[in-house]
Amino acid sequence: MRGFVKGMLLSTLVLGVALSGCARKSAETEATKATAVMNPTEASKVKGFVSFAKDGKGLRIIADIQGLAPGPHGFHIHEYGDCSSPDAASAGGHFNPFDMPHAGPKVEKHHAGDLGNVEADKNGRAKLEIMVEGLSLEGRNSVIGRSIIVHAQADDFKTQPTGNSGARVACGVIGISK
Ligand SMILES: [Cu+2]
Ligand SMILES: [Zn+2]
Repeated sequence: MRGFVKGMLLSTLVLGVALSGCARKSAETEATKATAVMNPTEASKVKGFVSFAKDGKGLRIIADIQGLAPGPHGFHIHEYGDCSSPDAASAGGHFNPFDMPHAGPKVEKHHAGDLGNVEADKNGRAKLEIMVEGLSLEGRNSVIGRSIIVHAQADDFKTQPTGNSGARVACGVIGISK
């Protein structure tokens, strides 16, 4: 009998430790950073790396992309985290959780995923660091599980709903990072 009570106590203790362990773990996994490795689409040599970090009311986004034609290139977060089709059409349209028109990121009404253009230098390398309000790592405007795409041409900030920035030359799925 004593052994049985002891066993009950022990299993209650083990369960308690296991539960508190779970609670601690979920707090730790609240994302504060995310990354995307951008891979070339069919017939493209463009590749890059993008990081996202929580910063005030939005996200700080840092990008480093290579293999572009010199000049501006449309840069957006797209709806689906699926870069699997050869032209990256599988990523869907611009991420637009609040049903806004396409525009540039500095205009009040724009798709949440409209990040503007990246500017490639004469060597085809584009570096960008921007603070974007209206994006998050949780909730309706979370970028986690979406994708980021750079295009062959400049975003004109007018043409609906794409900005007329042409083919998708690199795509990366956005995931939680350390
Ligand atoms: Cu795009
Ligand atoms: Zn857009």
